[in-house]
Amino acid sequence: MLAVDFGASSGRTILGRWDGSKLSVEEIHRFANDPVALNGRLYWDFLRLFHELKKGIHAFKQQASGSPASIAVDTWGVDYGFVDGKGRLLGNPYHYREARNAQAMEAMLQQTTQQELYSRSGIQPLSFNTIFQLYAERSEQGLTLPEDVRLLLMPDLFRFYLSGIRSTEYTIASTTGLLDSAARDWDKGLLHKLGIPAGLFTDIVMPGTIEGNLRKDIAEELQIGGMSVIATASHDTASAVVSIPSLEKDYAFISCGTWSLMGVEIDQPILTEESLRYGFTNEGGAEHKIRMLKNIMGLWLLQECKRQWELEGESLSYAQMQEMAKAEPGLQSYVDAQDPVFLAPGNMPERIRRYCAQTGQSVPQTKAELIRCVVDSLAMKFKQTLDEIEELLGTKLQTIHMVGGGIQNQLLCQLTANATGRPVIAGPVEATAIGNIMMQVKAHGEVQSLDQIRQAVRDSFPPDRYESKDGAEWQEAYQTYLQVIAKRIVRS
Ligand code: LFR
Repeated sequence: MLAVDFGASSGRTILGRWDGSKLSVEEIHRFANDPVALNGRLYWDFLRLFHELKKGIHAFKQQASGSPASIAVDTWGVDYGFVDGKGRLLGNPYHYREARNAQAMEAMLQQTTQQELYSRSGIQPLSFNTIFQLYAERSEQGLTLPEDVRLLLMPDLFRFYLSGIRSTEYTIASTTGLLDSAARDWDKGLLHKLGIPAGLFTDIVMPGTIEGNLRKDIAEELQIGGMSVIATASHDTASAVVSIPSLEKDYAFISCGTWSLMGVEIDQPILTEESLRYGFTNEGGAEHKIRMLKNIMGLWLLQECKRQWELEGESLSYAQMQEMAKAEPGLQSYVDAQDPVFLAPGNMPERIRRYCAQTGQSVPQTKAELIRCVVDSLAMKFKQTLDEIEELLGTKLQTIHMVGGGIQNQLLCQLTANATGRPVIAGPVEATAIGNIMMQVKAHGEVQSLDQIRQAVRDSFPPDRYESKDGAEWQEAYQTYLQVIAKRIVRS
C-alpha cells in the first residue's frame, strides 16, 4: 500500500507492507512543500504537489514488482480548491497562513459569535479555518460559482484527481468549522446563515472507505497496474492519532510536526465555555471518535528561525540546532506558543525577541538561546495544556504519547516529560503515514478495530520512553511561565 502524506513543509510517499499482523514501512519518495507568494497572496503549488504524488507512485516500481494494492492521501487541514463538472481546478488553493483570513474572521464574528460557531461545530475559531477563508472569498469575489462546481479539501482534491470521484472525507471535513459535530454532516443551517451555497459541498465518506480505482490515464502514464484509491483518515492529524501505540485510555497525545497538536481521544465533543476559552477544538477521528485538541505552534517556530538564518547566510540542520539548545542552561525566557503573533511566515527570531522584551524577560541574544527558549516554551505549553485537559475531563492522565517527526528532537521529548511530570512515550516518527496505511489495512478487511490497529503499531514500531526529571525546578519555573504569558494577554 502507498501512503502519500503531505505536510505543510514537506511531503513523503511511504510504502507499507502488511504481513498479517505487523507492518513495515519504507520511505520511497520525499519532497519539499514550499508555499508560493504571488501578487500579494500566499498559495499552495497544487500542480507541483500532484507531480510529486506521481513521482511517488513511479518510485514504487523501483522498489517492488506489480502494483500496490491501494493508495491513500492525507494532508494538513482546512485548505481547499474548487473543481467544476469537467474536473477543472479553478485556481490554486490558498495557503492557510494567508493574511486576509484574520480580518475575515473578525468581520464574520460581527455576524455570529464564537460561542454559536463552537456549539455547532465544536471547532475552535482560528483565523485559518475554512469557514473564515470562505468568508474572505465571498467578500472579495463572491461565491456565486457555476452549479457544477464543488469545493474539495486538499486530500479530497488529490483523491479526486487519482480516482475521478468527488467526495469529502469526514476527518478533513471536520476541520472546516462547517460540520454539525453531532450529526457529523454539513451544517446546512449555518451555511445558509453565512451565505455559503450548500450545493458546493459533496457527500461525506467515512475514513477507511474504498472509493474507486486509479484512473486509467494515470495508470497508463506511469505504466502501473490498477490499484484501489482509499479515503483514509485523510486529515494528517487524524491519521497520526490512529497510530498511537496505546491500548490504555488515560493518556494525552502530542502530534509533533509543523504544528504540535495536543489532546485526547474521546467519544463525544466537549462544547463548554471552558473548552472554548482554553482553545480546544473537537475534530473528527477515525471510528467515530472525537479528537479534542489544541493547536500549538510547534516546530513552526524553529522552522521559521532556521529559514531566517538561512536568508542571513547561515545554514543549520535540526540536529545542530538541538545540540546548541542542549548546551544552554534553559528556563531563562518563554513565549506563548499559541499566540497568533507567530502564525504568519516572517522573521521569527525578531518576533521572539520582541515578545520577550515586551513581557519584561531577559531577551535571548544568541541562536542557541533562541532555540532553547522555543523548546522550553513548547514544553511549558504542553504542561499548561495537560492541566487544562485534566480539568475538562475531571481525571488525571498517566502518560503523554508523542508521535511524528518532531520527536526526533529528543530534547523536546525529555523537557516535555520534565515539565508535565509524566513519562513520555515517543513514537512512531512516521505516525501519520502509518495511520494512513493502517486505515487502508482496515479497509481491506485485515483488521477490524482501532485497538487492533494500535496493537499492530506497537508490535511493529516499539516506542521510546522518557522519564520525568528535575520536577521541583520545573514546577517553580512553570509559575514564572504562567505570569509571563498572562502579561502578554493583558497587553494585547
Ligand atoms: C497539522 C494540521 C493541523 C491543522 C493545521 C492547519 O499538519 O493539519 O491539524 O490545524 O495543520 O491545517
